[in-house]
Amino acid sequence: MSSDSIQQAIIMGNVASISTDVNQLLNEGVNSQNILDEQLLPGMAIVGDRFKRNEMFLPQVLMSAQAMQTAIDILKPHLAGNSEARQRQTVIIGTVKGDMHDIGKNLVRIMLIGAGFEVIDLGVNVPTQRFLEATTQHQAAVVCLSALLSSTMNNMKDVVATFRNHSDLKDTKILIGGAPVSHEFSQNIGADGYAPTAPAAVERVQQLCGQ
Ligand code: B12
Repeated sequence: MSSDSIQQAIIMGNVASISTDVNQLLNEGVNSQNILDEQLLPGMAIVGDRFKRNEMFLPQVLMSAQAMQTAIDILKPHLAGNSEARQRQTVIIGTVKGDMHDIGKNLVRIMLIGAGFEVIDLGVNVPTQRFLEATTQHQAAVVCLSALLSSTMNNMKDVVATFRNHSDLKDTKILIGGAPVSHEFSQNIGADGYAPTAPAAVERVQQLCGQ
């Protein structure tokens, strides 16, 4: 297998070959984090660039996303097993209303589980009220919001404002992320932080939990 064949499988949306290749690398002892960082994420970045330049279209991007998700599912137990930490604080995570992107959110979830957190994943297209209900129900320490569209990142503002206006939940720590989001945006909407990647998200959640 050539070193970039996994990257190619992401770009081509080749679900069958990506399963074989990822399993083969794991069997050879290649670190799961390296497979993610050096093959999967760069592959998806190329897909994003080609989509932007109209060199790839939605059905192809969907195939790439399926290949990415297949690879992540295979890596999941290995990524989650990387940490010795055993905190059991609860984190709520979801993609905000109107937004169906979940690959990055799923990576953040997997890495939080790996760091020992109890993670409640509300999925995609999550209405504001659902974040509040889940936070109360699970007595969550941190709420993580994901958005990939510049139109839906504004729904994060609504979620944060609704928490801040709630008598019991106003101090809930809220972390935001996703490609269009920034540190500045998190400050503007009154969130407690932003992280650009899944490993950085784990660090920020640990900080917000006082660890
Ligand atoms: C795959 C993809 C899709 C797939 C999604 C499949 C899925 N299950 O997620 C499909 C084909 C369904 C799709 C649909 C659409 N998409 Co799309 N999509 C992408 C693409 C190519 C890759 C996104 C991705 O998965 N990246 C890989 C992951 C690992 O990265 P990530 O999501 O950024 O996550 C990382 C960080 O951001 C961070 N992170 C993520 N979430 C969180 C949360 C927290 C709390 C923290 C701390 C960190 C964090 O950690 C992650 C890991 O390191 C991007 C291009 C891009 N460059 O982002 C376009 C992109 C996001 N899509 C775009 C568009 C326009 C659409 C559509 C509107 C297209 C259409 N015409 O219908 C629809 C919208 C559907 C909807 N309502 O949501 C635009 C958005 C433009 C904008 N700025 O608004 C982009 C940027 C493409 C482009 N350049 O034009 N898309």
